[in-house]
Amino acid sequence: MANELQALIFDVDGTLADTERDGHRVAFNAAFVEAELYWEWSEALYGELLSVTGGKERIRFYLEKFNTDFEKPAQFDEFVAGLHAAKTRHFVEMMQRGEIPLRPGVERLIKEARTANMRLAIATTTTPANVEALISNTLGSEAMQWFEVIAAGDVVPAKKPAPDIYTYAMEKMGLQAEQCIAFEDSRNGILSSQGAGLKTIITINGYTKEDDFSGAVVVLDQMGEPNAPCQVLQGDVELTCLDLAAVQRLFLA
Ligand code: XBP
Ligand code: MG
Repeated sequence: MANELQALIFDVDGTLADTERDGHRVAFNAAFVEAELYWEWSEALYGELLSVTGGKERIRFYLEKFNTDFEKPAQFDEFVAGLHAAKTRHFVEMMQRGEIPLRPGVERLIKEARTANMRLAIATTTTPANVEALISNTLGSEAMQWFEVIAAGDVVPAKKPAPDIYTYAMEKMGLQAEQCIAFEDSRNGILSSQGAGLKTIITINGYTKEDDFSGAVVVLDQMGEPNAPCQVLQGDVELTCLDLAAVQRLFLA
C-alpha cells in the first residue's frame, strides 16, 4: 500500500550522534595542525561553517569567507582532498576510541524498527568511512548490514540541501517518498528530505536549535527514552519518547 510506512531513512551527523562540535570540528583542527596550517575552527566559527555541507566544500568555504589571505597552493583540489583525507582519518580514529555516543533513543528506535521488519537506510553528506566508523563502534560490527542502503558523501554530486541523496536512497530501495519517513537535525537536512518529498522528524542539537523547521511533522529536543522523556518543541502531538508507534502516527498525521 502506498501510504503504509515501509522505511526509516536517517541522517547521521547531528541526528544519530552529536558528531559536529566534538567530532568533525576536532578532526578538522587535528588535520590542520598536522599540515602545519594552524587554522583553528572554534565552536562558534564552526557553527557558521556548518551552513555548507560536506567537509571539502566546508574547507573551501572557510578560505573564501574567513581566511581570504591564505595563498592557495597551485594544486588546490589535491590540497583540499589531502586535508580532508587526514580529517577523515582523525574522525575515524575518534569513533574507534568510542568518543561520541549515539543520541538518546537512537539505538532503541533502530532496534525496535528492525524487530518490526521496517526497512532502514542512511542518507548523509558525510564520507562513507565516517558512517561505518560511527555505526560499527556504537551499534556493533554487524549493524552496517541493518541498513539496506547507505547513501553517503560524494555518491551524488549535489549535497544537502539538494534532495539528491534522499532521492538516491529511495531509488536504491525501490520506494516512493510516500512510503518513507526521514530523520534530520538541521535546516539543510530538512530542505533535502522535504525536497525529495519526505515527511521529516527533527531532533535538534546545539548548532541547529534556532533553525527554521517549517513543515516538519514534529520537532523534538531528542528521541528520548522511556525513563528520560523527550520534549516536543514544534507540532501538535503528545510524546514521551519517539518509539515506532509514535513514528507511525506522525507519518499518518
Ligand atoms: C553533515 C555534513 C558533513 C560533516 C563532515 O551534514 O555536512 O560534511 O560535517 O563530513 P548532514 P565530511 O548531517 O546534513 O549529512 O567531512 O566527511 O564531509
Ligand atoms: Mg545532520
